[in-house]
Amino acid sequence: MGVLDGKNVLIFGVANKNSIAWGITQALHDAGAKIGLSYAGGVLKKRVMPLAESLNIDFVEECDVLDDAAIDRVFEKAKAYFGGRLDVMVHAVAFATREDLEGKFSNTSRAGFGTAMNVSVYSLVALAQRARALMTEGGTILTLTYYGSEKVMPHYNVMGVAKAALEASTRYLAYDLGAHNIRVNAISPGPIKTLSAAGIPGFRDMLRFSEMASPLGANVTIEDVGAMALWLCSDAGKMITGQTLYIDGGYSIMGLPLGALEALEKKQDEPPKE
Ligand code: NAD
Ligand code: IMJ
Repeated sequence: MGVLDGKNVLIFGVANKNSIAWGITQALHDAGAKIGLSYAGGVLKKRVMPLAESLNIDFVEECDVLDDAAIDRVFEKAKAYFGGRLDVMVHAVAFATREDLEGKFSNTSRAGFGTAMNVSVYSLVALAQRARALMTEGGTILTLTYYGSEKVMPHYNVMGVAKAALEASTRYLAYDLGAHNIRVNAISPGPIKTLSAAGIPGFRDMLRFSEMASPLGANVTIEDVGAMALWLCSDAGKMITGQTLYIDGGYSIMGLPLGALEALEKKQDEPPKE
């Protein structure tokens, strides 16, 4: 018996086996949920199809979240696949142009700002509108955010601004959808090496720093995020809505993370590795 037996779940944002959305897919699948996946399209198909097959998921639909007609098509198909009722929708989608993540925030163009907000924030609203219509017995909507919404992170730039808007959207959606018994929450993991982290200048150092500066002394995994998503979808989360919940080894509580310096000094005392 799984805690999500008989529940229907639609997940946006699986790109490959390292995706946070894939960690969530596995956790909810293992808990007994029936899963549908939607991915951005193009070259990702050959990565996502084998993953879906490995869990016997036969709903895998391409959808660019900038395209309202494509979103409508996915939800129409999901309605048929799930027999008219959806219980959980996961939004794990973000995009800003590489140029905007490499340069300075102060140089962000109007177009770049719009793209980041449209793909990473408005998409949650667009998907929530369609999900609401299918969540006839209440439900849970989850999105993914990052601490760069609150504090300045090098290179996160316009994505930090978009995540602040995403967290505010989570609260406003939670307010509106509460009457339908639909809960809306944002999970905020510490850094994880996914496709969205690939090629970010200095990402390896960011991972090392986060590990050393966190009270728990370790980085989070997509399995950790999956487990957290599961309890938020289960009855354990039934009175939680509108929140941004951190899963970061405690990194975000630190004001002066001296542990990172101490760990660095200890490393420097060690004999160099061959
Ligand atoms: P990922 O690259 O695996 O996932 C991002 C997904 O967004 C991809 O599947 C991509 O195809 C999709 N996407 C981008 N543009 C799209 C569009 N127009 N239409 C449809 N899909 C589109 O990386 P991830 O790290 O798993 O990211 C998932 C979420 O987690 C993102 O919201 C990200 O901001 C957030 N997050 C990531 C980290 C991290 O360190 N990796 C930390 C905190 C939060
Ligand atoms: C991304 C950029 C800069 C610093 C970063 C990140 N840190 C972390 C991330 C410290 C943890 C990953 N993250 C939380 C994201 O939300 C990433 C979003 C993203 C990544 C890319 C890379 C490829 C591209 N566009 C992107 N758009 C959004 O072209």
